[in-house]
Amino acid sequence: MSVSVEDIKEAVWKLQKQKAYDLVQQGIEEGLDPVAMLKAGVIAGLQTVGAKFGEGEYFLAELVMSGKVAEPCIDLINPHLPPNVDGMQGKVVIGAVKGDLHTIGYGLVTTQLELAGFEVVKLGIDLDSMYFIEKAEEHRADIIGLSAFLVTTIPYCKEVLGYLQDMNLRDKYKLIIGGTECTAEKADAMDADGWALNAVASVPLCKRLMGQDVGDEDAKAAGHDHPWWYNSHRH
Ligand code: B12
Repeated sequence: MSVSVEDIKEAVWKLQKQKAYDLVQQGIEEGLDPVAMLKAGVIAGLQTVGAKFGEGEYFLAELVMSGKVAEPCIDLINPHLPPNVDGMQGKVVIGAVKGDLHTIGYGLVTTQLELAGFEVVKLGIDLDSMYFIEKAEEHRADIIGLSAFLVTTIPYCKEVLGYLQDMNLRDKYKLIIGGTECTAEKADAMDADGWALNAVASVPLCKRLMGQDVGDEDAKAAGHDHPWWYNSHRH
C-alpha cells in the first residue's frame, strides 16, 4: 500500500520511531512530495505532540521521544528538498538562545536558507548571548538568527540585541528571531530586524534583509499578519 503524509504524521505523533522512518523512506521511493512529507507529515506530527503535551496527555518523556522520532526523518527528507539556488545570498549564524534546547526548528531554517543559497553556520543550543556576537564577528556574518521556543527564553533575544547596542555593533548585523512562541509582535517590541513563522518564510525574510526585491510581499511583510515580518523602520 502506498504511503500518505497522514500516515507519516500519525507515526510521528504516536512516537513510532522505526515506523515513521520506514514510511518516510517508502514515501521517498514512491515519489511523495518531500516538502509535504516534511510539513504536513513530520512537522504536523510534532505539532500534535505539542498539543497533547499542552493538554496534559503527553509528558516530558513523550516530548523528548518526539524529537528523536522526527530528527532521523528530517535527515532523510533534507537531501530531497528542492534547491532554489540563485548565487551566494549572504552569511547567517544561527542557534538557540540561552536555556533553549530546541534544535529541530533552527535545523529546518538552516536547510531552507542553505537551499536558497545562504551560507549558514549552525552554532548549537543553549548559547550565551555574547557567543552569538563573537561568532558573527568571527564568521563575518550578515545575519544573526536566534531560535527561542519558550516564553522563558525569548528575553535572551533582547539580551543579544542589548549587547550589540552596547558594543556599537547594532547596525552591523541584522538580527532575526523565530520559534514556536515567537511572534512578529514580540520581534517588533524588541526592535529586532525580522521574524519568520517557519523555515520557508525565513528565506524571503533574509533575502529582504540582504536588500533583495521580494515584490508584493514587501508591503505585506511590514505588517504583523504575514508569515514573515521585517522591521520597516530600520530597513
Ligand atoms: C520536540 C519538543 C521538545 C524537545 C526538543 C527536541 C529537539 N531536539 O529539538 C525537548 C524534549 C528538548 C523539549 C523540551 C522542553 N519543551 Co518543548 N517542545 C517540543 C515540541 C513538541 C516540538 C518542537 C519542534 O521542534 N517543533 C517543530 C518545529 C518545526 O516547529 P516550529 O515552531 O513550526 O518551527 C519553525 C519556527 O519556530 C521557525 N523557527 C525556529 N527557530 C527559528 C529561528 C529563526 C531565526 C527563524 C527566523 C525562524 C525560526 O522555523 C521553524 C521551522 O519551520 C513543541 C511543540 C510545538 N508546537 O512546537 C514543544 C514546546 C516548544 N516545548 C515546550 C516546553 C514547555 C518544553 C519544556 C519546558 C518542557 C519541560 N517541562 O521541561 C522543555 C524545555 C527545554 C528547554 N530548556 O529548551 C512548550 C513551550 C511552551 C511555552 N509557552 O514556552 C511547547 C510549545 C509544547 C507545549 N505545547 O507546551 N521540547
